[in-house]
Amino acid sequence: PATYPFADVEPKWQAYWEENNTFKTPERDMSKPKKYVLDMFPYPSGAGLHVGHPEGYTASDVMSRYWRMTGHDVLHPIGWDSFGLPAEQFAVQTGAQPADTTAKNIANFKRQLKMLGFSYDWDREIATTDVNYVKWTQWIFLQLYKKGLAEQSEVSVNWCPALGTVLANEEIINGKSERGDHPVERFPLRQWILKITDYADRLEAGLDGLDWPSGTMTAQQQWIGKSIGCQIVFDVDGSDESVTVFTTRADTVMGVTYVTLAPEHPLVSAVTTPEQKEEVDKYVAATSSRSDLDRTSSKEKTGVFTGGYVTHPMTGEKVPVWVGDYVLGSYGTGAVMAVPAHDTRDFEFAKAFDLDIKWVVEPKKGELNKEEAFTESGVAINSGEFDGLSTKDCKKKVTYKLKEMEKGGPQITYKLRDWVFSRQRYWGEPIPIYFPVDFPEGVDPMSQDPTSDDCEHTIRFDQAIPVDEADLPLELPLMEDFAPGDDPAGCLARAKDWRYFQKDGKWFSRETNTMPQWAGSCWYYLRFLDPKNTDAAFSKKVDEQWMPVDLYVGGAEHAVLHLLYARFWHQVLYDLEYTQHPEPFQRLVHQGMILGSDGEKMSKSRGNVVNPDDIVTAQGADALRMYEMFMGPLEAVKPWQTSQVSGVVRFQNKLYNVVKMAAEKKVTEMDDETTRLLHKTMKKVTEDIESLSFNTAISAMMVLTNHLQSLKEEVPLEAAEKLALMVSPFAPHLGEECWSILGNEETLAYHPWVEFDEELCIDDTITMGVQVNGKARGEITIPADADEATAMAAAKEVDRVKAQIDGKDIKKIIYVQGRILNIIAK
Ligand code: ANZ
Repeated sequence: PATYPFADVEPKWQAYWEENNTFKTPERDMSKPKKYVLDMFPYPSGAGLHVGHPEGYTASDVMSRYWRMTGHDVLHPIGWDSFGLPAEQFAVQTGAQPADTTAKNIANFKRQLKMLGFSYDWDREIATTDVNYVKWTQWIFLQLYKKGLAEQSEVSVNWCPALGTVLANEEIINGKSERGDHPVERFPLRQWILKITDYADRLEAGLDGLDWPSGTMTAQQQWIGKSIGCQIVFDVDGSDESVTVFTTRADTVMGVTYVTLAPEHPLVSAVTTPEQKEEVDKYVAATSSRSDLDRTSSKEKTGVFTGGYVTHPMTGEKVPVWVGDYVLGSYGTGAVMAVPAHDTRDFEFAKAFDLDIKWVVEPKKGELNKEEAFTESGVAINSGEFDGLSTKDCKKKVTYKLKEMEKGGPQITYKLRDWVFSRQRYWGEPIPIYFPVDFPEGVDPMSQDPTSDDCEHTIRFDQAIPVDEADLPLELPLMEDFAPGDDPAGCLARAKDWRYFQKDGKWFSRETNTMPQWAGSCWYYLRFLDPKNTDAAFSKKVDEQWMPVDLYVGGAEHAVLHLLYARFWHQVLYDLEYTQHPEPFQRLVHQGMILGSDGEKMSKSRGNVVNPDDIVTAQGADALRMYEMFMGPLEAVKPWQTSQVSGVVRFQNKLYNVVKMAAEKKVTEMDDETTRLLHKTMKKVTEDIESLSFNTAISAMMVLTNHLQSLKEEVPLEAAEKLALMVSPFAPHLGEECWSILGNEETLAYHPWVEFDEELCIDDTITMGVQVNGKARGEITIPADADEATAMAAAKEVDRVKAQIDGKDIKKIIYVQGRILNIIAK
């Protein structure tokens, strides 16, 4: 048999597809169904593709090719997420310009993707760093700004000295930067924030109806953290002020024994008495540098008494006010009504400071254990008019009563925080905002030059001016030294000729912060619809034609960040009527991580990284594609085994030879067994592709191929044709080559997919094992619906079974149709 010459075949078909524009997106025909198949576009890192990339890309390519063959208009684009820290750090390390290294890395990634035969429409390639893309990213920022969703704020930021930038909460894990694991400090800084919290409710509600992995849905829900509860107002003793708290347990209001303010709560100084001032100030200063995570996770509760009191809205009693950093300034109202009997944190705090504990809920069954807080639901006690109510009813009654008294009412709170959107890095989109520059009284501004070091001036950050849309894109200045510094204004502050400019006899200063890498990936799937549009980010027509994304494939590490940010921008664009679809990504699939052959995550330091270039050179692109789809379920985490790639290579060789045989002998007859196996395989492969069960689809094709090979020279032509069509989404070069060997002149990319006959897929006979006393002793082939007597009659014909039961008493027969026949004989 011949060896399949992949090294000649693969480049040949790649050249064919390119010359013939085979995968150019069709003009959308609205009478046909469509599929928008999207990959999470890669960061073009210096390292090139690793074997994890082709896993998701092959999966989406299989679906794209399958859907083209099943009569869909398919949009399958690719591009580059080319701004961001990795690209910049790589440039700093190599002393090159990020624009140059990015271009080089993109070229390498592109070569690798082309080498793998993916059916992308390369005419739609975009990079987030292209000026024509930056222009529209900045344009969207201006729309957010005009809608009041982008604003400046002095926020307590996460400053990472090692990275020289501020990071979003989402980018911090266990108090360290997600990227690089560096320490992070907290201090207030002027930042741009995007008001994603305005969309908290919609982001939560919009998840309903999406076909996403449940783990990812849950992660987003938890991140948004919708909490349904009640606000309660406590008037401050001897003042007009009041402290409002947020609680999810309004039913415990009669158990409040103190109120705790977060150290950053605005009323701390107003409530604090002169005697307590020094101690409170000291405490507030000491806690200000602690991160939220630190404050909420540490078991030891710290705090101080303010000396002040509030009035309980129901009982009129005086309740002491404390400051404690287990209460977060940024959640709810930054204040809690403390119920130590029924909240663990309050209990620990009350024990630490010897505060009162009032029990107001008891379990429905059993007794109260007063050694710890009872935090579950139960029945109200010691609560006057509310006594005897279940927790659920009591919450409702208390909330209703507070509303009537105008001392509170129902309230929904979210954990989600606004998105800190500015970065102090070079390699990002400049934020298209500038500010007036003021000079000392009496100085003629035009005689001044703020770019010189000794020119005294003030930048009026309070008077932000958006760049005119007509002046976009605002491009980055070319800088020799763009490394981050210790100036939190960012490295662009050092590009003074870019930063300062004159207009109408006045000086202005540009915003020197850039956008985070997430910005570009928030809307790239929309630009793919209309990548060359110079008048708009994308037209309404293409949105109507192609959105939403029907299948989005990418890593689970983006479960919260990218997917939440992109949904947020999308919902804003929806509100502005640029898109008709409230949600961008209808179906989402995460490919499982591919581990090294040692079962560990692939990494340079472990030396277990597999380079796709090597596999393609040695065994071919189709072998790599098919192996990755054959390794196991797409979503599963699985170790790489280079030795197993050869199993796939053997399958390809067999298939190639079977097809050649069919093409030579042109056998038109097909026996019954082959017909049935062919139809069963077509059914299985079709159904498995539909459910993205690629590994089982491939094994079904292996079984069919083995059978055809066993027919020696009598391989039916029809079976070979169907096999070539079926294998083509997985191994497109092999598929095309076989198709052409079978005498076809055109690509099979748009050939109708195989059709199976249900009737021929029903098994009328089956083969099953026979056991005697639980041990396998042979096989019988019987009608699928055979009864016990028929099965037993067949079993008695099997020599090894006969030997075991002859001369013995049959005590029992366990028979399950089509599954088990176990004969118990003594
Ligand atoms: C009184 C109470 C009694 C509470 C009780 C719980 C149990 P989730 O579900 O996370 O929303 N809380 C409110 N604001 C807070 C803040 N800024 N920092 C820390 N804790 C805060 O939790 C809501 C509960 O967390 C609220 O209900 C409040 O404590 C606390 F038996 O109020 B509870």
